[in-house]
Amino acid sequence: MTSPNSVQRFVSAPARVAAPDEALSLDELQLAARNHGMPLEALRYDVTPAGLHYLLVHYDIPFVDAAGWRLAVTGHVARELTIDLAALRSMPRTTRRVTFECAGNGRARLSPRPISQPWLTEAVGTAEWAGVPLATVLGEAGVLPGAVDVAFTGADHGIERGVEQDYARGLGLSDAMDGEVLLADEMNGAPLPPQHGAPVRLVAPGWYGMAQVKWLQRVNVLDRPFDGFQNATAYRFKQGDEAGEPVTRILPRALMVPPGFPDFMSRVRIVDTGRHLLTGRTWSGWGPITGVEVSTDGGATWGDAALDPADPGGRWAWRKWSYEWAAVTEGPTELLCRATDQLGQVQPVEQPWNRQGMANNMVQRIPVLVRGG
Ligand SMILES: Nc1nc2c(c(=O)[nH]1)N[C@H]1C(S)=C(S)[C@@H](COP(=O)(O)O)O[C@H]1N2
Ligand SMILES: [Mo]
Repeated sequence: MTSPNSVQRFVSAPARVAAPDEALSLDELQLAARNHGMPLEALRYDVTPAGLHYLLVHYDIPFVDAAGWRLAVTGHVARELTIDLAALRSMPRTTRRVTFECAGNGRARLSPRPISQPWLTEAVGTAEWAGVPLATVLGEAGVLPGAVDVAFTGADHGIERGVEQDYARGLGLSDAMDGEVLLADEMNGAPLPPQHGAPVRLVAPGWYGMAQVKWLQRVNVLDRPFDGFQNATAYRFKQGDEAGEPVTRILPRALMVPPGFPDFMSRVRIVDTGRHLLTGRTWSGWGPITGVEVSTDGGATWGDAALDPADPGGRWAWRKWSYEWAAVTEGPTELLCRATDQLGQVQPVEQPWNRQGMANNMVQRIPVLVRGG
């Protein structure tokens, strides 16, 4: 698996784009086997059971001892703080139901394919995260005038495109202070599992996954923009070698629970003629979804789905939708769904290509074989 070629690759700089007909490599398979998606049938749960939630880890899952864990709050503050788990748990707590999505979701469907974690459409999940608002802790530290960004560093360490680093992400001060961002120590009513950031992670509702820093060690207030690798290089929309624009909030998406039952290898769905209630979930990090449309004829015609009332769990969680389908014509077809959010952003039918494969919210297509009853 570690061919001379792949050793060469980690000392060379930019992310590679696959040749037009290049197959998935063992390196990509290795990433896909470590970082799992949420099986789409789990779109049925309002809150994703922890083991079904998607998982993404750039390096190794660090072994962090909760008893010895400390959070350092440092930098451009009046009082630097060191907080242990008991101190964090003694502060006023909040629970938020939040849908997460990896910014690389949809990458493997791009053509040509940017080489990285090869997600299809399953890098998503919704959990109930509980903890302390970040604003409370920053308030205690006393952010000084002139602060610009807040940097969050995890306990995991690795090398990425030649750059050795602790995983770290920066967030603008106003986002960090908006009261929505949590220092979370619980997922779905239980302590965080190791793979989801135990003992404490950041939860930044509405943002793509890269902002949700796990195994949090340090919160550092900066009087200048954060220029770490994950902000300045990795999570950016680029066509070539330019700096590009930063990837921020989650673009609108709808996903459908695949109906009927699957063929083992192709996962083509087998559906009988007759009436079917198609259901799914929809979300956007930019505000409420205003509509979901469904096509049952490969995108030729579209109809409006019914949206369930907004989730009582909150504005950051996905919303359920449903659509009555009368399957009449026997033979192969494709089911599609697409969301529009309050900003009027609509999921594209054509791929929004960029060379790092970020935020591909192109509509989902489910191949179906309709058979006579
Ligand atoms: N410390 C640390 N935090 C991290 C990551 C990481 O590799 N290290 N991966 C990020 C990315 S890219 C995503 S998509 C989310 C995934 O969160 P989850 O695995 O809990 O679903 O975690 C983010 N937080
Ligand atoms: Mo991600």
